[in-house]
Amino acid sequence: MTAVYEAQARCEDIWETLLDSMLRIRYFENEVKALFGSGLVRGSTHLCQGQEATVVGACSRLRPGDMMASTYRGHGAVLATGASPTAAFAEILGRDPGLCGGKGGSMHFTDLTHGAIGSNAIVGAHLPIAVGAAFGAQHLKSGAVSLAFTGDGSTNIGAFHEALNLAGIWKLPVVIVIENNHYGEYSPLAATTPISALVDRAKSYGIRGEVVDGNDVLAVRNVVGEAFDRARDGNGPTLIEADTYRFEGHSRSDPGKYRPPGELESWLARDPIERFADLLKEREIAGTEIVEAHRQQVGAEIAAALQAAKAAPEPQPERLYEDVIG
Ligand SMILES: Cc1ncc(C[n+]2csc(CCOP(=O)(O)OP(=O)(O)O)c2C)c(N)n1
Ligand SMILES: [Mg+2]
Repeated sequence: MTAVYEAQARCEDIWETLLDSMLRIRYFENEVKALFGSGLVRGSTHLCQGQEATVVGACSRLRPGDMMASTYRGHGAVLATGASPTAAFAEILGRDPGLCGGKGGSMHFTDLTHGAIGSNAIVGAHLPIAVGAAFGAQHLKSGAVSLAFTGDGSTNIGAFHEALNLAGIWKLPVVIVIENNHYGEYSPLAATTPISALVDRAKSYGIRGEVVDGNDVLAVRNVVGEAFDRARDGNGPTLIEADTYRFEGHSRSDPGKYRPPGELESWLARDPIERFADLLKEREIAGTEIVEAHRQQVGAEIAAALQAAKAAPEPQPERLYEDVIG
């Protein structure tokens, strides 16, 4: 039995959490799309729809005290840590009870109570931060692990290489998950990157590399679980390449027309939520009706969260200088 199959066979205790978490992100971002479409929100937004299994599978391994850093495509990663959808909507709407007091917006979701140490708009900038967090954990012997998500495009950024080098030389408890969605903005990976297996970059820093189907929530949970165990046992970092796809364009203003015909459809057929629902049915863990009840319940939760966020007040002007260093 392969390690992945073993993990799949053992999902009875966790499937509801994984399913609800993926549904929560999907429905949350449906509303985010509508909010931006109606012109009520300033700035831009980067949806992770299609990539839910990667963030949910990986974050399911976080324990209290662990830390998670993400990119600007970070709604899913932060919600997957357990952050409140009401506070997340409030952040997007610039309201006082938002995750960052309404001052950060879609690209900067942060929730220290759940270990989400920051979403970053600068490509790769969070990787040295995640490595620093891992150094802190190692130095304090806290047993915590630092998890970072990063895009395929970020693997050409200097900060990515510096972060991996330090993680490798100091054997830090950090797990870096590349969300390989095959595009950096409007450029396909092959146009910007001379190798196709991004995981190969781990070798040059003496780091273990793993590849995983990023649309298979249990496979991700499994490979990240093993990486977390190694990190906690003092056996250093892991770089994981998760193969996935974003269903939407890069950001709000991108209709994604550069994608070859049929490509999106082939990935829609591998929708991580529907694949998991199929697996639950196949293994007789949960049938269509039970899964439908979860869809309804999470849908209602998201509708209520949005309503609460819309009713929340805007921040008072005196809060402008709070949380500002300098
Ligand atoms: C240092 C830096 N350079 C360029 C940009 C502009 N930019 C924003 S997103 C992006 C593409 C990054 O692609 P990838 O790392 O694959 O992440 P994805 O958006 O696909 O999740 C670029 C170039 C930026 N934000 N920061
Ligand atoms: Mg990308």
